[in-house]
Amino acid sequence: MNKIYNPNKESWSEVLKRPTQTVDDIEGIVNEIFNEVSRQGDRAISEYTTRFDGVILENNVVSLEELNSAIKNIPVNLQNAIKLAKTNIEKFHKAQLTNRVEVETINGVSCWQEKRPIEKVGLYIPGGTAPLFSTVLMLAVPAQIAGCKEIVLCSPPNKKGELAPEILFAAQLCGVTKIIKVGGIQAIAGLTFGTEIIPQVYKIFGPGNQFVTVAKQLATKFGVAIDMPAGPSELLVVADDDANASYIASDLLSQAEHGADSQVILVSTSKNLINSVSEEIERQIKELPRQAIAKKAIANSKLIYIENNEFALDLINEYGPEHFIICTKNEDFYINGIANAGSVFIGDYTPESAGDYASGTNHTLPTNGFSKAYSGVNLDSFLKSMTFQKISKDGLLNIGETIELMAEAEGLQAHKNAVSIRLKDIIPAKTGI
Ligand code: HSO
Ligand code: ZN
Repeated sequence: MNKIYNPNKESWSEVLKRPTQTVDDIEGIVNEIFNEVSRQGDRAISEYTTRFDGVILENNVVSLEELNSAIKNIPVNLQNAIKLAKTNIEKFHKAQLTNRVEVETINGVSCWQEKRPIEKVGLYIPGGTAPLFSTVLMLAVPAQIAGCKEIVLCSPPNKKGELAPEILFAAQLCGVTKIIKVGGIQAIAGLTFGTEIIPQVYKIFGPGNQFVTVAKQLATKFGVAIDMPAGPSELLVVADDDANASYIASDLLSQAEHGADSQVILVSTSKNLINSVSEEIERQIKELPRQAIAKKAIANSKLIYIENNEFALDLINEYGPEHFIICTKNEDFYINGIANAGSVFIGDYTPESAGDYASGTNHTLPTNGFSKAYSGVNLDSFLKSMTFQKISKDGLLNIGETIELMAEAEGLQAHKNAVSIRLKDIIPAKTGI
């Protein structure tokens, strides 16, 4: 059983420290691959694919035949599950569409704001032992609703040179325009510079290992936007005496099985509850196929006893979890008081897995404390706000002198002139001189 912490405020940051990662040698290889891909394009891409994925591909664009055979490989009940999840994600993200905002700030001066899609986006879907095809839905559904013209999906091929059929099925269902079998740093470099095969995009989305994360950060230096700096999964549960210890243990384990570096935290005002959850974790973990991973994550995790709700809330806001589950009698206290969290799950019947797959919210969320400043992926992530304005003669008469005075005070004569030259034309006409 893990130790129970009861930290005072001074030691919160120490207790809540995320498992650290070593990023020393990553930048060298990321720079090298970016250089090679920008110089040699697809030739470099296929060399790195052979080196890192152990496969020689004649063609790394997914063909229509591959798409068609993918569907045949997915049981119908799973196809239907994916479709239901997609419908819910679609409903929730469609509701995020906003109307244009239009204001006549002063008589004759009309200003409005409208959203336009980011025309070209790249979606990165990691491979590995369990390819998480649910992420395809989380990224491609809002991209399609936003109206992105090019939605390019990159994912690393397995040793047979294939992508998981579920990834292909989901991509096809959600209007992905091109699917390319390329992963890791070389995929991000390809999307950044563009090659003959990989389209250059304006924004790159999606999770990935440390290499992909550093590569996404480098992409920003070349003017490509990214969704957010992604890190290992996190879950913080706040629970009191009333909570169901087995449910909470199952939630903590659901995030722990993502990776050895996942972090799960239980904060409670009840020592009894903490003890019961801890026993439940021991019991449930034995049944898990991924128990080796979950055990490592649990070893890093913290059980925290806090005497009162106010302190508990302060600590949670200081940590800023990616996922936050509230299982307490006074749930409103936490709902109203939470300032920093990626996504919040409330009550006994809201497992975090619901948001991971099918309730409708997005599961691409800020980790590593970034919830203090970043939103999770949502419809706006695929849109830009643009402003427009149209000023009539009367409008220019109303604000012209203000602009002239301010421009002059900033020493910008040409700015002033752009107004004065017009006012000269308008004023005689107005006054009839
Ligand atoms: N919980 C992950 C997303 C995911 N879970 C995908 C299962 N599949 C994000 O932190
Ligand atoms: Zn998950």
